[in-house]
Amino acid sequence: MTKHKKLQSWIRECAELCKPDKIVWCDGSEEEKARLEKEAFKSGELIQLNKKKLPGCVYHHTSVNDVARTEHLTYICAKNKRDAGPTNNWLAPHEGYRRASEIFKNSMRGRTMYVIPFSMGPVGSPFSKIGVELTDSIYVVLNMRIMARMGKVVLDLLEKTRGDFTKCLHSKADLDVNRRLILHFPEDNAIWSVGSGYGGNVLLGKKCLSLRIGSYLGEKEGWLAEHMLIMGVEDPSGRVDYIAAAFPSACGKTNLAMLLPPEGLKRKGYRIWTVGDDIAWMRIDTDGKLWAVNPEYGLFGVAPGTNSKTNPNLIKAIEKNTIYTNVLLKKDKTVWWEGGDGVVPKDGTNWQGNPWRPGELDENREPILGAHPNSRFTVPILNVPSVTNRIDHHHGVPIAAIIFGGRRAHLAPLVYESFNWQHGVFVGATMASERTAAQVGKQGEVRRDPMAMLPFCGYNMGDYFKHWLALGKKMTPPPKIFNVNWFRKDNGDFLWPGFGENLRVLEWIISRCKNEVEGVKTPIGYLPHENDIDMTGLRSPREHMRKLLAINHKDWREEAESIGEFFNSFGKDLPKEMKHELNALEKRLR
Ligand code: OXD
Ligand code: MN
Repeated sequence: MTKHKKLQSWIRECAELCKPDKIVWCDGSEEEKARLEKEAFKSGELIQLNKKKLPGCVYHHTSVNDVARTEHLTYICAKNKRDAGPTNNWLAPHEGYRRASEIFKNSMRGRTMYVIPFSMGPVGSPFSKIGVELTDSIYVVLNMRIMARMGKVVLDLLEKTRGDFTKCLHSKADLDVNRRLILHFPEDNAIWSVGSGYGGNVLLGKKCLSLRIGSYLGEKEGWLAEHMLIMGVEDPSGRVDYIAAAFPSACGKTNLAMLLPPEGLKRKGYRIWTVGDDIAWMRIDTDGKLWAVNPEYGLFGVAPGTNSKTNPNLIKAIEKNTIYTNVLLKKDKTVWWEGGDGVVPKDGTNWQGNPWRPGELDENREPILGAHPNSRFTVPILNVPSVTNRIDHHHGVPIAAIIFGGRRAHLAPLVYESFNWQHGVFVGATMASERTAAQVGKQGEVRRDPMAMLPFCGYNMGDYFKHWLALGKKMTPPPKIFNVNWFRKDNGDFLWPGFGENLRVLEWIISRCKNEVEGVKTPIGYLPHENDIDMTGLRSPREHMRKLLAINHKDWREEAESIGEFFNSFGKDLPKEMKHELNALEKRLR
């Protein structure tokens, strides 16, 4: 048990509700890992992968109806509906507890309740937050071992400081989508997740604590919890500039965070240092600058499309000590996914657990996939060859530039810089991605995703914009804010090669931060001169750069109109500065 009174009584309460057969405290030791794996191999929850080819790696299937975050079942349970805001599902806290209690009740009969003390951020750092997750899933324990610092060190700290912690309760219950709820109680510092076994719903340190509860705490305590990668760009003199960047899902955050400099720029001797690929916690330090830590300790990355070309660093990282979920399992107990390395296997077991051969079609004559499009690997960040040596720094890293990005086939240029912090907040608040042909819905339709936080902001998004604006006034100076678009098209073809070549754009961004290069003033912000992006070694026609940087005033006027409609959805909660920025944009476009 524990000396921490509050922890003790909360665990007792949860055990009375869920009725586990036994309670096991996780200490984070190697012995514990081996014991849990052995048990999971025996029950079939995990499959041991080829020890020679994938040492320390294991395989897991989630149930077929449980393969992604369920945003429609995710709620912010604040006392006042207004505090959840127009972008979140809301339930009154008593109603949330009532509905979930019915599902949690007796859900752990015949099961073990594991107690996982964990720290988001380096243990003991003033940046960090402690959580305790109670779960009936060994898969969750093994994932949390990778994704967060956990175990005895965290419990010792919690007991020593008698500090507060986020109460995170999870049960798979019966994995029934009709009895699944992901509930956040920001005012109680609590998360209740029931009926799912999928990572984003059940690794409660990640989206639930580090973003939804984190953003709420950030507003109260004066810091930011963001859906951002953090990377360092080291120039040949050894200077490292750190960048934080927000992109909606499926826009290549993980690849950007660990890119390898492209051939054409190799001569310059750049190196990239990976700090994080998904979440940034940022604070103003005593120097008046913005500093960031990655609260996580691992990556929960999407497998399909990951290969030695798109992300060579990641391919090296996942060769060992990795948990693979919902990918194709090959006969030799290795794994494969669509868009992965190597030849397409002749057969295997697909993500649904069925025998699979390439080319087979389903009843709609669609190809049956080997790996689910959202299949994942969980890998320690220390496995990544480009990991920064500052990963455990209590302070994190100083942020020189913030980047927002979306997928826009037409409108947005390759890169532009906002005029100032307030304008930059407007650029982030109006971020959007277009639907591709692969998605259901009208092609080209725009989904607004402010700061890529639409599914993750744990409070009223109008207040969130206000918080960003207020922090900008406290920094001396605030980081510059940029927007990038790797996805602009011409006649259906991408104009920009993307991946490692994106370093060329980062180079311009950093030179703007150092005031080394002039920008071209346009109605939407500062753009590079056509020759200011180093294109050495790229065989891209010059007219491509012209098209990548073109601004079509008519399209932008339509964009301003659509932003106006989006802003209306916030009613009086929209800060007046956002409306001013929209009016100013409209004026500049006239
Ligand atoms: C996401 C993720 O869904 O990082 O954004 O898993
Ligand atoms: Mn994410």
